[in-house]
Amino acid sequence: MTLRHTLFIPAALLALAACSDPSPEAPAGHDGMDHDAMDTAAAAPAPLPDDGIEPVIAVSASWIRPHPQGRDVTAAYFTARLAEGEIDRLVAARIGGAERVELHTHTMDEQGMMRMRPVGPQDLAAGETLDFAPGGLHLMVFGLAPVVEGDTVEGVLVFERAGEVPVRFEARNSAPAGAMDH
Ligand SMILES: [Cu+2]
Repeated sequence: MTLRHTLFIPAALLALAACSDPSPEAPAGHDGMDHDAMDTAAAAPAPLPDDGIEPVIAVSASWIRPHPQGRDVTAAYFTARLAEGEIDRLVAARIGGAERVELHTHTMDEQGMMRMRPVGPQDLAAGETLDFAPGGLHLMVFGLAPVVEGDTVEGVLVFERAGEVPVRFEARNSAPAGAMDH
């Protein structure tokens, strides 16, 4: 637990730097990001079948990390599950006031360094949860005016079948109780 947090924090700062600072001095992992995004778009999954059941999405533990000092990029998290229906798919997200929001994940490279990259749509099946949590999947939020602990921001998660699901993100420095512990 303690060890994981110790490892995670520098990786998160590095990742934020990689996302927001495309300077020549940026970590090597950044160069691949545009290509990764293009690959993801090219491999768009086939549309979900219409099983006749209207999906209902339940979102909990939605929070956004206060901006690191001097940055205009931060990460937001949530847990989603299908309250009704068989399958749906998260395709995009928006947050009020942000320039854009991307779906990202973290991967470990050969040197054991955490890197992040955009990912494509994320399927959500009945009985499963879609966990966007520190160290894994996350919403990368660009161009949002800095938030501080205690703020809330309104957003939407866009699902292929359920459509737009409103979500309120609470600005806090760690996951709320009930969130997946990574
Ligand atoms: Cu990211």
